[in-house]
Amino acid sequence: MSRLQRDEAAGPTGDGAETDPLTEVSESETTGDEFTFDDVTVVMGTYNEEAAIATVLEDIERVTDWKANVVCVDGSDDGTPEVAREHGVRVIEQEPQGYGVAVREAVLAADRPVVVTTDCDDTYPMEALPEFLAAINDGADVVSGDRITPGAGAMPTLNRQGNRAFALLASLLMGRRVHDTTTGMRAYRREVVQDITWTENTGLSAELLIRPLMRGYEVDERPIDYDERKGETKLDPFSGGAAIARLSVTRTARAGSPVRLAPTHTSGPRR
Ligand SMILES: Nc1nc2c(ncn2[C@@H]2O[C@H](COP(=O)(O)OP(=O)(O)OP(=O)(O)O)[C@@H](O)[C@H]2O)c(=O)[nH]1
Ligand SMILES: [Mg+2]
Repeated sequence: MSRLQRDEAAGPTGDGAETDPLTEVSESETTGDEFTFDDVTVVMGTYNEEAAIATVLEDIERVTDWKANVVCVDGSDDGTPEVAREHGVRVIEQEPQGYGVAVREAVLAADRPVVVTTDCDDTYPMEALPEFLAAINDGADVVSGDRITPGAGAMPTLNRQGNRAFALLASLLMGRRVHDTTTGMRAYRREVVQDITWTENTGLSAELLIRPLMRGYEVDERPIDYDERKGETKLDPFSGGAAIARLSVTRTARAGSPVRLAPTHTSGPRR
């Protein structure tokens, strides 16, 4: 989708945060060259992830050759932020208010043209970052890690079945097949995450997929491995599931999407 089409889909005034004129503009953004890891910010919410954070950050450093910068929005009362700072991470302190509040602040804080979200629990394969970046360079606006298609054997059965059901419901409503609506690992062109107003908390991961799809952005799902988490989960699958199901229905219904399964992109009104 062209920038012009996206601007038209967003309406004359847009509906999100304005781009900060002081935001870093990389050379590749201005010259049209391919993005490299120098153009990538990896962001995550961190809430008492002492058991996992060092591994996650070391994986990012190794895979991106220390080039990506990292932002953690942190609500921990353990040693998580100290480990982050030791790794040169930008830590934004925030009272714990849930996944979406933290991740929204994190994506809005990203100051490079490609924004990657992940969890800080060592479940997501940082080895997939080069493939995600290549897909952005190939024209995707959003690259979404699909845990479900390869099997997600490490995911608890209830979560796996729930995720399959959410993806099917969202697919039916949007008229575009998606396989994993709640994955935490995605790459975005920064304008996608910074031009849309995000409203969900527990449901933010689904909103970060559904809204760009409904606005006609190019979304590319890539199969990824998914590991057992280190440390304790922060999300309740029942309340989280209810939030995501509600979101799947309300977002797509408000966008006026026809119910069909053809694998096409749909552009709808803003929300
Ligand atoms: N700052 C902040 N981060 C949070 C909060 N809640 C969750 N997170 C972080 O958001 C990420 C996702 O939370 P998880 O507990 O992994 O949720 P999940 O992936 O649905 O559940 P698992 O299957 O257990 O991994 C993790 O990195 C958490 O540390 C919060 O209230 N504040
Ligand atoms: Mg997780």
